[in-house]
Amino acid sequence: MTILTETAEKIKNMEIRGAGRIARAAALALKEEATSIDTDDIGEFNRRMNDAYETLYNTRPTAVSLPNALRLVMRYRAATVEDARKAIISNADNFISNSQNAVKKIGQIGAKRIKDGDTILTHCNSSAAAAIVEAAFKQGKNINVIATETRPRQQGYVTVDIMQKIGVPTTLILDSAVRYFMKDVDIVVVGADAITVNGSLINKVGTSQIALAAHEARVNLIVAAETYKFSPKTLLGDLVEIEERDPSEVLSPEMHIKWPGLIVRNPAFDVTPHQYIDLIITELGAIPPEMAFWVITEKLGLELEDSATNIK
Ligand code: RUB
Repeated sequence: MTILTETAEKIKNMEIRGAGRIARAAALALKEEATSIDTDDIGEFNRRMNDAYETLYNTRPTAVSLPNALRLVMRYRAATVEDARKAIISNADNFISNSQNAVKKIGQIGAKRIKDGDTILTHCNSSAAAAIVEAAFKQGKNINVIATETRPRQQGYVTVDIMQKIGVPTTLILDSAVRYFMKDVDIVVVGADAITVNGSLINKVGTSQIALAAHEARVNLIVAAETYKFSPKTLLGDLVEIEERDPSEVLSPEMHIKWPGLIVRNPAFDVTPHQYIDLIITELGAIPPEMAFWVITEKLGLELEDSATNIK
């Protein structure tokens, strides 16, 4: 197994998960592929890099960070294999370090929205959302976290693990207990798999119910999202595809066999309308969701051009 196929497999089976980590792993896999292709023929090199692009692209459909990262790394024009290799390696290194810096910057900006004494509710596991909590905690704010379990894959355990290591007091709750606890929550902080041109958020399924409960209780919800989480193709009218995963994640095959006619649905993400979002914290600053159009056209302009003329 090459690093490329191993990475693709790990993204598919969710050993590598979370939109930012998926993007960085994909960039690294393209870099490794570029390094290992053994040919002097630029045509063959380009074909094999395109195959690598396709393999990674087809792993999971929702997190737009994946195609955005792939496009950024694959943006090269070269007459020789040596130049192409160099360009891909440098694009991948830049993407990875920019992405890590973006998460840090989001932590610093977002921490200003967290007050001393706050209870923060988060859903699933987001490294960008966790960066905000960590930065606020390291500033000496006395805060605590409520983490949802996040059925069926329990990414809430990953959040709990991070919080326990940092030392933030944390309470684990069932996803269905969110409304019960909302009276204790000061702010909701979640990550993003994609943000559409109208500022709506695609994130782990259940986020939109949390947003409704927060809205009802007049609790602000903020989104932690690097700018490569914004979806250029939504500007062209496309919708973000919501991944539907295997029913066996929800109901074991042994149980399912008892009710052969039963339909089990397992969407991995849902859509939170922009009206329920107070702010999106990006590495460029804290912006209202209505500014998504600006991020896509001004900041991701070239990717849009690519998506209009070139690839997915
Ligand atoms: C993860 C998820 C996260 C976002 C943001 O879903 O919904 O909230 O990807 O994460 P899954 P990050 O576990 O199905 O990939 O801030 O780390 O990019």
